[in-house]
Amino acid sequence: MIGPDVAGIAERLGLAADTATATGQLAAETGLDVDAAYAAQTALLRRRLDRGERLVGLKMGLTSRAKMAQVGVDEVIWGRLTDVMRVPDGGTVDVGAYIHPRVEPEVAFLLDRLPAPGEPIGDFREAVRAVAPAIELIDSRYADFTFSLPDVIADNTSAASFVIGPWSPVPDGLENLGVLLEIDGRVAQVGSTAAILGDPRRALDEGIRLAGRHGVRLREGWVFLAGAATAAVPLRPGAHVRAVVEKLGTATLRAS
Ligand code: OOG
Ligand code: MG
Repeated sequence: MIGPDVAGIAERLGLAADTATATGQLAAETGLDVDAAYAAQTALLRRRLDRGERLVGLKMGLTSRAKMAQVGVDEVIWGRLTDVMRVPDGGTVDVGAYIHPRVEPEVAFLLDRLPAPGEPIGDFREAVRAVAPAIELIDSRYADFTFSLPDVIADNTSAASFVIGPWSPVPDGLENLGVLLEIDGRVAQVGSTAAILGDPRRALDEGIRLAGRHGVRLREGWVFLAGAATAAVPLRPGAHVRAVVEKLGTATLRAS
């Protein structure tokens, strides 16, 4: 059986990201299904590793209703984070390096020792060393930020860059913390961590389960993004972005 050209799809998406040039959707025309899309995502990661990037974590996507509704895809997805995608807290990104960047407020986990694949997480505090407010900068490589489920999976779930705020010990409850996204001091989005699968801790269970299906095991020391609590907002040159998560603090990013 001849399947979709996974390597060719990864190359096309990789080039689109490298040149900040949108490409058309691929899944319908190539017969890409979810499994082949994760294979393309792995090939896209390989392309980054081959040029010296390091895999540093995993991100969840579409773990909130607000995000699902914004992009019209209603399945939880996951993608890969590399060291080059990380921007220091308070750092600046050049909007011109992206196609149509958007920012969204997230909660990050610093992973500790995780149970063997298939085993449930017993104590969340043993699995997660610290938590932090975060900003994810997403940038679909597809024209008009429009895609199907396999398209967005192949495109590494629109991952582009991320900022992690200060780490703190895991607080008693994570399921009902207020979340704000501010642009230039004005509130752009308001939400709650409850929007993330009812409790962002659940995103880790889902990440372990869904990535495990594709043979990917989460590692000690990795960063884990639980998924945005609100819809994403376009990032304009000159913007000053703050994501505030109650009890956890603030992550900031500037755009030039
Ligand atoms: C897909 C990525 C979704 C999230 O936090 O829900 C995501 C997209 O919106 O383009 O990162
Ligand atoms: Mg996200």
